[in-house]
Amino acid sequence: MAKDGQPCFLGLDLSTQQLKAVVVNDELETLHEETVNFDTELPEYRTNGGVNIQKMNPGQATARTVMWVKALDLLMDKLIVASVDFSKIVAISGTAQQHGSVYWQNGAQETLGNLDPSNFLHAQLATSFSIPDSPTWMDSTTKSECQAFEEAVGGPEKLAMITGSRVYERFTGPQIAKISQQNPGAYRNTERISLVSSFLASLFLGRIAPIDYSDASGMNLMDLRTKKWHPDLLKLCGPNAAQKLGDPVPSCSCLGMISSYFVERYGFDKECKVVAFSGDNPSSLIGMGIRNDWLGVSLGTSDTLFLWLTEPKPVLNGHILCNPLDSNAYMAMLCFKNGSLARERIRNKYAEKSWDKFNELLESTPRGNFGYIGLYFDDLEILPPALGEKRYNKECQLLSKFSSREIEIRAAVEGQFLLRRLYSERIGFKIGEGTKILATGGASSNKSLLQVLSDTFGSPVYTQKNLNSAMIGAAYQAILGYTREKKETVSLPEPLTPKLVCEPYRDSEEIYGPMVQNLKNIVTRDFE
Ligand code: 5FX
Repeated sequence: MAKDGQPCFLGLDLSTQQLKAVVVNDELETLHEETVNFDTELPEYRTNGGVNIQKMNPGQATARTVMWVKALDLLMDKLIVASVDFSKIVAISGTAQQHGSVYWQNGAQETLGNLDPSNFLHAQLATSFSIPDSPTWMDSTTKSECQAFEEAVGGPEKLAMITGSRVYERFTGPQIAKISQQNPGAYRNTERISLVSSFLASLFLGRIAPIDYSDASGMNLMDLRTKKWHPDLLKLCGPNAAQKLGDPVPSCSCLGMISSYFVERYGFDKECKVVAFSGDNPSSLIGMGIRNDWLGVSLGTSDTLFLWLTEPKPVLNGHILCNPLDSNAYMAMLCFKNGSLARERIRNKYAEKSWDKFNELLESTPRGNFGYIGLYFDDLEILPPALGEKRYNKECQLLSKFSSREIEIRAAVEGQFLLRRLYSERIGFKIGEGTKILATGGASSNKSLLQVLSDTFGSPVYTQKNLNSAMIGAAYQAILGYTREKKETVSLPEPLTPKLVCEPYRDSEEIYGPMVQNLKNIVTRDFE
């Protein structure tokens, strides 16, 4: 329970499969947590994993917008049952799946501003959407629009330079373009277009909320540097797209006070602030505690890296977004498809299906592995676009096999981590004194793997309890926005406390510096 007089903050997370809420105190300690699962608690919308996939068109993955509204009604009821005292909440923020979009019908703004507090939101907003099914981030039905986006600015590299990413079918710009072309009537009847994050913020604000810079950079529409919609890309979205989208605003900025609907229905204080909502990846960066000099490495089925960048150098197939904590900085996401499954296959083949044996063999070989590098792409890799097994010696010559299973194992692990380092540096991350790595995901419990990660990056590796970093990030956004607005100089809480697990050996850079250089030559020569 919150102590008397202690302010509370509400963080929301509208992810693919559920809507969650967390109430925290000003030290970011969780006081309450509630969830509404779409498949099981809102079965009338017949979602599977939170989305509706069309049988005839499996690339189409949408969700009824009003289902998300109804989920909020249910969630609020659960918070009442949990005896949450809404009058103590001084600020709200949120996070949501990126790229998905919401189409508000003409007149929706008016409806939002005049909601009847004695009635549910979903009953009043049922007809407020010109496109009733929101495209989600899982949708991939915009092939022809994608082509137009790259052509409009002179190719994929140019688009990545401007917007932070080459074109993707799930990104919002091509999705809007598709709707305006295939459904011009509905597009015309669209008063405003929101991202899923700004849509949820709008419900609390009682008017259409602006899109924040970080989530806006997942649309293939915004110029990363000027933070304005790019005119040539905007044109592809259809008539009056600029008015429909509104101008993006700095992340974590205070948007205004909560609407009278929530004050009257739930007893919120009318001074409760709504702080810009953002996308789940930017909020995760905040929640994990990634700050300047930190690199987040999630070791899962695929390995994803979160980086804090001061100067972005977009690469094809990596994403650069505006940094949610600092409007002058950036963040990057790099995804490597061959993560845990590739490591497991190598374990099964060379280490009798045992992680203990795998670790024993890994530790029995010298760091640097005599210069041997192994690249095992079981699935078509993203960075670089490569498939199959490749083995190299220290002269970068291709070999058909290595002489022992120990060498195979170390070559596979070092190859993976050196590749992650190569692309981190390419996208603008500066590894150096002070760099720290935060490892998360299933494989982060394997200390032998983390030691190699530490050595290849020449940086200490930390881990933390596996929490919902996006939702904690959302609560942190609320605290940050509130503090900034009040111009208070209170010290912000640390999102999650990391624990040091390994440090690099002193000579690691002498060993791995030249190996990254070799790998760079190999990648340029063989895969690009
Ligand atoms: C990132 O580009 C993605 O598409 C996903 O991580 C979604 O944000 C998941 F919600």
